[in-house]
Amino acid sequence: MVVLLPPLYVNPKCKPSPVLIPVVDLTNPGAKTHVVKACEEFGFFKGVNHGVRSDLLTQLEQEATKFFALPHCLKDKAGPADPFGYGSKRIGLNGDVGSIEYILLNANSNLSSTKTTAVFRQTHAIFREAVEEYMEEMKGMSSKILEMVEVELGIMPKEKLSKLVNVKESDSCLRMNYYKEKEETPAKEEIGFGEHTDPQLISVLRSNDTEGLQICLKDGTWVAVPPDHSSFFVIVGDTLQVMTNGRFKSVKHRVLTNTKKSRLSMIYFAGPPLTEKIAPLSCLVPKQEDRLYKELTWSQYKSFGYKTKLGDYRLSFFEKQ
Ligand code: GA4
Repeated sequence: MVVLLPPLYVNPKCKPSPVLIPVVDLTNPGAKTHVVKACEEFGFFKGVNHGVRSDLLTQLEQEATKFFALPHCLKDKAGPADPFGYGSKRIGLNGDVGSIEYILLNANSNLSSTKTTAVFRQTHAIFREAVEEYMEEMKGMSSKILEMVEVELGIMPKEKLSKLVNVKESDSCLRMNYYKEKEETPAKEEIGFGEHTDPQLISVLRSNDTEGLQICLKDGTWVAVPPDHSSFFVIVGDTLQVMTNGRFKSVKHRVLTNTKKSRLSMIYFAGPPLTEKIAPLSCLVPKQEDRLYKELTWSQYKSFGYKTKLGDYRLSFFEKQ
């Protein structure tokens, strides 16, 4: 069943325009229809009844909060992010900055890169264990959502999408973002994380109860997403837009930091193996001439992504001339 959130307003100063963000009960037998509809309309939905243990969420949040509360000299030992490890302000390699601190971890490296090891060297083993368990949960949830898409769209072979995020070669990552509280409410909008689309298949986001996340609708309007620490927000990425030939929308989103409360979010980016060839699925688009995008490996798209700025329109790299 889709429960529609109460009307949201883009900005209290603007004329109110109610926007309804879909909420999908993941245990409902009809969930797959609602997932597909939401991915087509918004490229975004809120998933409830997800089955992830709430004590795991509490523990991870507590441990991450402890990490970000460490003195800068200790956190810096795990940085700068290259792209993995601890980062402060700088996002990516091309001059993007945000009002943010973060940890970026590769999901399939056994958390063994030098910077990653340094993240956990500053904390108790409990943090690493919670991260590992959380990543497994997120892998399961991404795979379950992609299975729903497969069934609803009649994708063949059956596990075409879900397998991509399930195999050990999947190139997924976990990001923990910390936006420090403001002493005063800023007079104007302050960007924590600038507008962008996610390059992967889907992203699963969870945050504490602090506002800030906004999504961009098809008509270009920005809408604030009310926080809900007991749910997960699912974001369609560029790769899924390409594979569905544009039927699903890779949604532009950003985070503003206009509150006096700190915000902590965790995003699992479910990506395919590096060697996977990404193109519109032939079962959805049988004729070559109907395909909007050419074929690239995930590795090619990812390398291209690292040469861009956060807000760039990366999907142009996939578009046919
Ligand atoms: C956006 C989504 C994820 O946060 C991320 C980001 C990555 C990074 O921070 O290293 C990128 C960005 C993201 C896309 C373009 C490049 C790479 C920063 C940047 C400017 C981890 C990802 O996979 O792509």
